[in-house]
Amino acid sequence: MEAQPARTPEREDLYRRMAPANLTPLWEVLRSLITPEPKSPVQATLWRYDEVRPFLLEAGKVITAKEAERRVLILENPGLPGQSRITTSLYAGLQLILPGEVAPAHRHAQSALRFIIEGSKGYTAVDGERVYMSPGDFIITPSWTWHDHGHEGEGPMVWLDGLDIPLVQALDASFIEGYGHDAHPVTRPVGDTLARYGANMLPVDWKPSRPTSPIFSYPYARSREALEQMRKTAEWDPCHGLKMRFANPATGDHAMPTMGTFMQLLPKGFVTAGYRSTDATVFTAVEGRGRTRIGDRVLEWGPRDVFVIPSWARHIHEADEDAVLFSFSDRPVQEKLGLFREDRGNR
Ligand code: 1HN
Repeated sequence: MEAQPARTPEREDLYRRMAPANLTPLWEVLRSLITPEPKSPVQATLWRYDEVRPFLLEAGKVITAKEAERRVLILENPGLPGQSRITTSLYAGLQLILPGEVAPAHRHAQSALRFIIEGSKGYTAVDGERVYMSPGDFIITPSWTWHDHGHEGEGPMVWLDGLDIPLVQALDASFIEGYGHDAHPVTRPVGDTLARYGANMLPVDWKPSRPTSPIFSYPYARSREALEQMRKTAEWDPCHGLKMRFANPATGDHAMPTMGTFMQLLPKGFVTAGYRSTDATVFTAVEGRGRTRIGDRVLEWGPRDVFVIPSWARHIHEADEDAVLFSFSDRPVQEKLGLFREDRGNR
């Protein structure tokens, strides 16, 4: 690569005269546009649930879910201030709903995932089918499906929202529409979709009509049981422990087209080998304590904490106890575009 060209008076004069014609020289910006490897402004950051929760409950006192539309505290990456992003391509937030509240029905082009952090007897409804939420459940709201949330239990109900907002923003493809009523009418009984598409069978003549998994709830009890069963063979991946991805049973692809979702088990005492990949990844611990080392940064995590690892940042995980981590990233997009890279080298 040639060195950055100098700015001479003659060149500066040319740049100034071409600017009104909406022209600008590539050679002044090429080295920052195309870098030899990913150079992300994203910072490795951890949000301790103990620190976030009081703010969330305070938000519950100053605004209702209905007035807010969605009562969410955005997990904003300190490297991307004011941008409502946790990574360059993804949005994340912690959403609170209180007993008796509703978050009104709407639909948008952006896809959403929910990962349940705290509470029970809250539900989310997708196109009129309710699914009750419990900690560790992974729930999908596909692009352009009606969704509303409610809470029939006691105590706060909190979940982690992941949305592909910045991706959709980059494509200028955003749409949102209100339903006009708090809740979409109930269209199917509770459990219908999981029975229909989530029992290792599919309706005989059914063909997928969208790229998102037909299953919109992946209950923790099932994912956890699968990990527990598999640990018996002790086939640990040096970089990941035992790591699974959530799948669309109709295609075998990722459960969502824009966000990859993963669940991994790190047994007590496990220290992973160094790993980096081009998909910046958001993690939350479901069970167990440990830490993640990224360069000279150490993120100490426990249950319900959320942390983010930037693109191409080599890291290791250390589990002090049996630990279960849920994570999500834009990996499906990168894979489809032929951009996904990983480096399993140690250091
Ligand atoms: C949204 O619809 C939800 O449905 C959560 O719970 C977060 C952030 C931005 C735009 C729409 C939800 C959101 C959102």
